[in-house]
Amino acid sequence: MHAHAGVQLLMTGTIRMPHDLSLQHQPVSNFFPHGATTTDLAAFRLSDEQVAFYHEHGYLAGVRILNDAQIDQLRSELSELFDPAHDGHELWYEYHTNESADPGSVLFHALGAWRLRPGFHDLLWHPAFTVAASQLLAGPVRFWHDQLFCKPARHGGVVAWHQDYSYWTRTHPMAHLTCWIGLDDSTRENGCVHYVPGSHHWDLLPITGLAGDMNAIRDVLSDEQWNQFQNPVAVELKAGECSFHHPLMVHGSKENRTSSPRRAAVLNVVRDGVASSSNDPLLQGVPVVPAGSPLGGQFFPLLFDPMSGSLGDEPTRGLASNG
Ligand SMILES: O=C(O)CCC(=O)C(=O)O
Repeated sequence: MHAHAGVQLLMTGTIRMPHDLSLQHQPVSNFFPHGATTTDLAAFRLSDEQVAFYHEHGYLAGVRILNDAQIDQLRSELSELFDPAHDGHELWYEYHTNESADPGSVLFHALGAWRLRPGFHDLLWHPAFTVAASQLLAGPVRFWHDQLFCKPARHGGVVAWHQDYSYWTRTHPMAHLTCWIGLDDSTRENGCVHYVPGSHHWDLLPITGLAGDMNAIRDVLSDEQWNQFQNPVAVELKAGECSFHHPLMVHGSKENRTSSPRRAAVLNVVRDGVASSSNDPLLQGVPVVPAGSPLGGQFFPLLFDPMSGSLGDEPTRGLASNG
């Protein structure tokens, strides 16, 4: 572990806490507020209008999640992670970089940063995220996985139109939520996310791929869907703002045509009770959660229960099993 600001909180006397932060089911730093009272948490609640907007359109944009210090912390952790020689590389679920081999693919897409660095770990428990997520999911929030999507300056990589749940059918029922958090301002020019409002009412579409062909989805849309698809919304956000979207929302993003990077952290969560529907590992390197068993254990912590107001699981020990 490198000497991060805040990492001293991982040390107790001479005993070093585990290298894998997935063993910690509470914040390990003071980057984000924690220990908040119910009254404090109320400050993070979405308005009824925002919740209604999400249900009507399938997304909600422009919610501030990070302040400048938090953005700086995550940017600095991210810059280390770009170098494949970084400490903790073996902990990723997935790590894709694509310097030149395929100019049509995302340069950096990785799953599992929460296991590697304190800022990305503690972001999961940030009440600005968990309180809003519990409102949109209408229940307790359990972690599924995180993602980093980074487009370097003047990079041709796109994220082709897709619905997130098409990649998650190994979990059920569908009670999932995505939170996309900008670490830079995102604009039409640098490849901001676009949504097709109302597409969360569509059925699940077949997978047509994430990289390369932005228009691959055309082949699987009905004429009516194709018409609706003609009016996507470009979600331009300030750094530190987020957008939430429904697991069936059709979304994608174009290339970065600017001289600056477009970086984002994405949190994917489920309503507590969502179960595995697979006897294969749900994520690379994670022990099997038998089909029919709810997500839980080391890799799928409970983040927030609005009934108790508690932020996540109790301090955890020996969480190697999923149960
Ligand atoms: O960051 C992007 O461009 C795409 C993000 C995305 O597909 C997602 O958050 O589900």
